[in-house]
Amino acid sequence: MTKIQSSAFLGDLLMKVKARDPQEAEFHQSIAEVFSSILPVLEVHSEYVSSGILERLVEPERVLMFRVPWVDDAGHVQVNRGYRIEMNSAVGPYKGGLRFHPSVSIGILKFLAFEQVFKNALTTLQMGGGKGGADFDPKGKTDGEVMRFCQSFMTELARHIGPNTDIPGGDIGVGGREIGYLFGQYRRIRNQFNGVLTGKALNWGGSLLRPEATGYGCVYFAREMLAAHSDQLDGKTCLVSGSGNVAQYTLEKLVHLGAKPVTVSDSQGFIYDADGIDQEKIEWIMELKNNRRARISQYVEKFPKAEYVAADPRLPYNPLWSIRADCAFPCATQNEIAAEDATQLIENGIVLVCEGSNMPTTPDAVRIIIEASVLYGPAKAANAGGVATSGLEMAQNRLGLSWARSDIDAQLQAVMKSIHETCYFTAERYGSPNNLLAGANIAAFVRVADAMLDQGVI
Ligand code: NDP
Ligand code: 2IT
Repeated sequence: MTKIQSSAFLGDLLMKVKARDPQEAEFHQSIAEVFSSILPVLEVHSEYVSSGILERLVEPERVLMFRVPWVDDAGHVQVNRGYRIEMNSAVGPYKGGLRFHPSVSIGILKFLAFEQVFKNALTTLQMGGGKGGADFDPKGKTDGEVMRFCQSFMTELARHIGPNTDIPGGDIGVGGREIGYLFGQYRRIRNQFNGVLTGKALNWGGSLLRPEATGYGCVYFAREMLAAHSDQLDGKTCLVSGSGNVAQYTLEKLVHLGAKPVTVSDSQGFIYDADGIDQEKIEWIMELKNNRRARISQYVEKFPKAEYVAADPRLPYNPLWSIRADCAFPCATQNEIAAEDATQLIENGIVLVCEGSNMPTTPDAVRIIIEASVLYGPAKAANAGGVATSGLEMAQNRLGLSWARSDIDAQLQAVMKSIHETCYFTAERYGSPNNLLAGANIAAFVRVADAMLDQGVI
């Protein structure tokens, strides 16, 4: 196929997807991003088009949607909506997180599941892609309410998942506490103790380093990006957004490697600590967010030299990204770096943007960053350390063993280095040197598409 034919084909397919489900904007965005990279592949592999690989990739294998009724502490019946998108199982059983957040919808989960298919392929482990969750807001809920919600959610989900079928893990709003309640209910209903969920606690089948893995992996990926240009993290000032699981361990590994993170945030505002966020301050953030389930504004109660800036939803940009720094690590949510933010980062001399959160950068912002030759680490590569370590947790569960922290850290570093090399050399081979986004999309697409070709029209 010529470039023009491939481009027309992909444009037409995206139009059809949009017409079929017009309200799924984030899903369309994630498809458009992958399609923008794979033209050079279709030019030489027309079999992907003639076998309907693209049409099949954008249609989930299965979409589950279910009622989640539960009783709050006041005795009122609440009803949420639960989902699991089983997107693609060509390279392994469905694998991907659960998100509990009021913004959860089919469109958000289809984007996350679509991303997950490619991310998991980059790890080279046997994991297909899925994602699930609910429009439940854990904020302000008691432990008892969260437990009853999780039990009701799992009562339905249990019939669809299994250690060789679909293995959910954590994401926004789903951490160790939620995985515990979900696992307990699964075990009770199915009368099986197995590796059906990842992110478990250590004394009942969890893996060392899984909580740290996404953040640590993201920083290891940034280290590889800089090393490819004879640069390093030591001494770099860094912007980090979010203050949850991914942000916390991104901060910690940055400090280990001699960098100086100066910001953290939550949905209500951000902290700017010009002196740098060191280990003692990270521990306070963990106490605030993980134990007290408090707001990040309380950072300044203990460290009053830092500044708290409340979020202003009327602004088309986020002032966190206008602080002068060398590197940026978005670790909160999707579309958190807009075009205005990207322009501001570049004016301030940013050298690297490395994505801890999924699809944090809008398409215009990605274009601006890449055109300015700023090093850009796309989420599906840069944050793959989390799911890769979930893959290691699954392997340990199958063997009935627990590996040492040092072994897992070595494997995590190796996987991030290998994903970086794959993206770097694939980009070069397909005519987009230094474009890790193109490299990630192409390498992941080829792995999944080849598996689908081998297995026939499924
Ligand atoms: P957490 O729930 O632990 O933390 C989420 C953080 O992001 C909180 O600080 C939260 O603030 C903030 N946030 C969430 N939604 C919004 C929003 N709409 N606007 C502004 N801030 C928001 O989640 P994780 O740290 O696990 O996840 C963060 C990102 O990383 C997500 O994009 C997730 O998909 C991605 N990711 C997670 C992995 C994992 O292993 N956990 C693996 C790979 C990617 P607040 O408390 O105010 O809501
Ligand atoms: O986006 C992600 O890769 C995750 N939320 C981790 C999923 C998992 O199953 O560990």
